[in-house]
Formats: sequence, C-alpha cells, structure tokens
Amino acid sequence: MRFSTCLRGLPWLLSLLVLVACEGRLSLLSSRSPTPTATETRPLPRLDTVIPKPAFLQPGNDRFLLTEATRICLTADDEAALGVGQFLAERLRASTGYPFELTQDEATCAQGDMFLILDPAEVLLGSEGYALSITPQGLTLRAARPAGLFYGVQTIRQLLPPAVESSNPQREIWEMATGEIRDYPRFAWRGAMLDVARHFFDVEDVKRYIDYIAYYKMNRLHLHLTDDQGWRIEIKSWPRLATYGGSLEVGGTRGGYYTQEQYSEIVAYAASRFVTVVPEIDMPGHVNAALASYAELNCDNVAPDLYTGTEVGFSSLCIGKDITYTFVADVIRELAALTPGEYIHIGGDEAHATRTKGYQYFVHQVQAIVAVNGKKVVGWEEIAQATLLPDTLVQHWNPGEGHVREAVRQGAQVIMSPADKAYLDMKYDLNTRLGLNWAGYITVQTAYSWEPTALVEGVGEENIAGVEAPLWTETITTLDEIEYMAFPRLPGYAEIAWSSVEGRDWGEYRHRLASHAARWHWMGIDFYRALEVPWP
Ligand code: TNX
Repeated sequence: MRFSTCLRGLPWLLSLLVLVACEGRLSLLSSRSPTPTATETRPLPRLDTVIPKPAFLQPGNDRFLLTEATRICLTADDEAALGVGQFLAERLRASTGYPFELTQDEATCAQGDMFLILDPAEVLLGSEGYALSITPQGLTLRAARPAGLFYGVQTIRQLLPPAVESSNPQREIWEMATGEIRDYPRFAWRGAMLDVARHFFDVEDVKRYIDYIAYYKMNRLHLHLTDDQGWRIEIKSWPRLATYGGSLEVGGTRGGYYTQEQYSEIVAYAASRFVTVVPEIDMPGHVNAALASYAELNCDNVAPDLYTGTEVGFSSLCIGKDITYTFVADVIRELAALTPGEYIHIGGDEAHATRTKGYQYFVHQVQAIVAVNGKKVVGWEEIAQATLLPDTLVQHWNPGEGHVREAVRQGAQVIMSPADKAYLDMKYDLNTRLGLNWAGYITVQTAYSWEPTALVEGVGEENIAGVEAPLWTETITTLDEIEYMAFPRLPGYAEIAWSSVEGRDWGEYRHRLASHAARWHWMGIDFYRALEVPWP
C-alpha cells in the first residue's frame, strides 16, 4: 500500500498515528523532516495569500501532505504540458529531495499524487486559466491550455511552505492547505520591461528576471535592446553595432551584447516559462550607439563618439537618407527571424532631434518594414502622431501630455505603463539611493493602487491590451539592484494585470505581500523592506 493511500480520508492527527502502521514509513519521514507533533503543527500558507489574487477561491479546512511517494501524473500527450510537469518536478525535487516521479501512465497514478490534466473542454478557463483542487487525498490541476497548467503550478508553489523555493533539500513538512481555486487573467498583456542598453545585463541575469516575472504570472518580457549608450544585440549584416556600439555603458564601464545564439537562448528560456520576449530597437531617436558605429547613418557622414551619459533626446537617424531604411530593414529582418513572438517594438519615444514630419514618415516606413517581416508593431505612445497600421500596439508612458488618446482615436490597443505609477526605476521615496524621480516617487502603495481604465479619459477596458512595468537602468548596474527596485513593487503590477479590480484592496494586499518575503528569501531576492508593508 502506498503511504499516501494509507492516509486517505483521515484527519491530520489520526493520520499521524496511522503513519506508524504504514509499513514503517514514519522512520523514512522522520529521517528527512522534523517529526510533526500536534504542538508543532504550524499554519500553512493560506489560499488567500496568493499573488496575483485568484478570480475565485474556496479554502478548505484540511491538509494535503506531499511525500517521497508523491508522483506528478500528467494526463496529456502534449510537449508543452510535459514541460510544465517537468518544471514542477524540478522545483519540488530541488527543495524536498523527494523523487517526484513524473509519469504519463495513468494506470500507475493513485490517490496522493498530483494530477496535471490538460482538458481542452475547459473552455471557460480560457487560454491561460486553471482550476486547482486540493484535498487530503491529492491535488488536481486542470487547464485547457499548457499556459494554464503553468500558472496553476505557480499557484501551487505559493501554497507550499516558502522553503519550496530552496535550491537544496530542506527539512520541512511539505503540506498544503486544502481548497479550490478557479483562476484566469483579466488582461492578455502582463509585461515587464528591462533596459539592457543603459547598463548591460548578461544572459543569466535576464533569466533570473524571467523567473521572477513568471512566478507572478506575467507573460511578456520587453527587452529594451538599444539606446544612445549601447547596442546589445548582434546584427550580422551590421556587425559594428554590437562590437563597437555595444562596447560601453552608462558611466563608461565595459558594456556587452548578446550574440544571436545567446539571444535565442533567452527567448527559449522565456518560452519555457510562457513568457514572450518583445525586442525593442529604439528609433529614430535614442540611436547614438548606432550612429557612432556607422558614419554613413549620419546626415553629415560623421560618426559621433560613443555616449555614456544619461541625457535623452539628442540623437536621430537621418530621415532623408536611403541607407537609413536599408539599415532598418536589415535589423528588423534579422531580429524578426530570432523572434517567435508576434511583436517587435520600434521605440519611437523622445525623438526630440527629429522634426515631426520626418518622424511621421519614418514611423510609417518602419511599420511597413515590420509588417513585411510578418510581425506587428509596438511603439511608445509618440508613434500615434503617425498614421498607425490597424494592428499596431501603443505603449502609454507619459502621464503628462502624451499621445495615447490619438492612438485610441486611431483604433489602436494600448499597453498602460504610466511613468508615475508603473516605472520600476522611480525611487520609492526621498531616501532611495538608486533610481530617478522625474515622474515622482512610487511607494509600494502607489505602485499597487491604480486602475488602468481610470487613468486617461477615453481610454477604457476595450482599448487596453494590458499593463507593463518598465525598469530603466541609468542608475541600475547589478541584478541585486534590479531586485531592489522590482521588489516589492513588481507583484503589485502583476496583480493589476491579472486580477479583477473588485478584489484589489491595499489594506488587505499589504499583508499578502508581507507573507511573500519568506519566499523571496529562499529565492535569494534582495528586496526593499518598505515600511508600509507589515513584514513578518
Ligand atoms: C523616459 S519612458 C524614457 C527613457 C528613460 C526613462 C527614465 C521612455 C519611453 N523614455 O529613455 O530611460 O524615462 O525613467
């Protein structure tokens, strides 16, 4: 008899006694974990501590115990679903030291196992939703699509003791509270942006950031790959962009770039976590690195020096030159070939050194180049000054004047990234050592307490594709510093993007957020202990 089967249906205390009778397995348990006693029974992570807040949850009043015999049963002949099962197995193996055998052979599965079921008939869950049922006899996760299984797995992680995030085996009682969850996102676009141009971050750093955003069910990583201070992606037809244009970063330190192979590694890693990479080539401004690499891209054929300061708005591609469009077409062609996602971001912000007529012409041309390469355009809201193609997405960032209304008037969908609410590079407060404050200070409460449909008159639910939190890196130089700015604000953006507005309440959320500190500890995340949050 399997250990877990032996426990079936028995209340927790009683089952402890029965444990002794179960083939002497108690000794096995106690050799790895502290033997649970009545007084030692600690509270479990509650279903209502999950971030982002699930659409529906019904807590039970019992426990489900994971043991050395627990298997992950995957009743799906689907590669992506299998990848999700492997993801869960690897996480659980690392922290528990248990085998967590992954099996697709239903006949061998039994009570006490974790079932991952891909069921296309669950249409009401949509492409990213999931249903999770946890009883003392086992766990069942259902979804219509593999992405839903992945998000259910993130919820499972949050319902296990925080040490589940450990990278080596811990002594722990691996239990979950019982209950039911049905969950699906509000917005399709739940993004984070990382600026790897002002300071360069290597492949491992980017993968870590992908881990963090995926843990909170975000599904877009917008990589700001080029700017005045550096060009970070290898373009084989214009090699000096990366080798020279990527050689430095803000402050004059050594920069870097991703080879196409490395970039593809990031894209594949993101895909395995259901994150789509959205690459940005910022044009026609923010291009000093390109102008410095190729003299012929300049109107006067004179290459400027590399730039390592932090001013914006001084550089422009030469709108009237043919070679400008050859350059853009080459870059977009190579980038599109590396991009499985639908979108390429063409920047378009702060082109103060480009005259409006030329800017409009340029955006018009670049949209066509992106379309020829089978991709759709995202651009910062300034691109709405040009005539937009029907499927162009516009990213709102400027809380002041902006151009988001023009975008909506043209029928475009909008991504909401208001700088005074959603910019992860803004300081928390006066005392924050890192970051900027041109859009104000963004406390944890400010970051959480805004509603995308209530920001700009005339921009409502039907116009909004989703939410994105950009992290610009003029002042950010290491992964630790990324973590410090992103945590604890990032989970709030994830919740705004995923959860319904009715369920959002700062007074309640701050407690939920506090309960995640222990998880960040095990993940090695260096977070800011904001005083607004009642940390344990
Ligand atoms: C504005 S937001 C910029 C970036 C800066 C950022 C700093 C936007 C589209 N452009 O070039 O890095 O502010 O917060």
